Amino acid sequence: MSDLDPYKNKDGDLAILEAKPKLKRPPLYKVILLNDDFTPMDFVIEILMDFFAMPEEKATQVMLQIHTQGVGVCGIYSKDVAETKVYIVNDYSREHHHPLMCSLEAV
Ligand code: TYC
Repeated sequence: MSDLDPYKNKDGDLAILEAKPKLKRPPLYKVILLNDDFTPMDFVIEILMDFFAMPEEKATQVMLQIHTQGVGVCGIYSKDVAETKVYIVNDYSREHHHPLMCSLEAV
């Protein structure tokens, strides 16, 4: 046994170094909807109910908030889930010929 043995303390006992925890929480992303002058209000409410699991009252509140303030948060998710939601919503809006824009923003 040598004095330099990194696993032994000065008495020759086994020394245990506490390791720093290496896990970090994954970053989160807001999925947001932007206002525009053309997408019908009912279509936005349908999006919020069908893709963001909001009850009709909450979806109506959020739609009106976007309509008056320009932007609103649909939900907060991990990167993969947020990117998928944005893709699906923009695809669905385009299919229905509405200019509704969905996007994501780091929390
Ligand atoms: N401003 C739209 C209208 O008056 C409604 C609307 C609300 C559009 C929210 C987009 O994200 C949006 N028909």
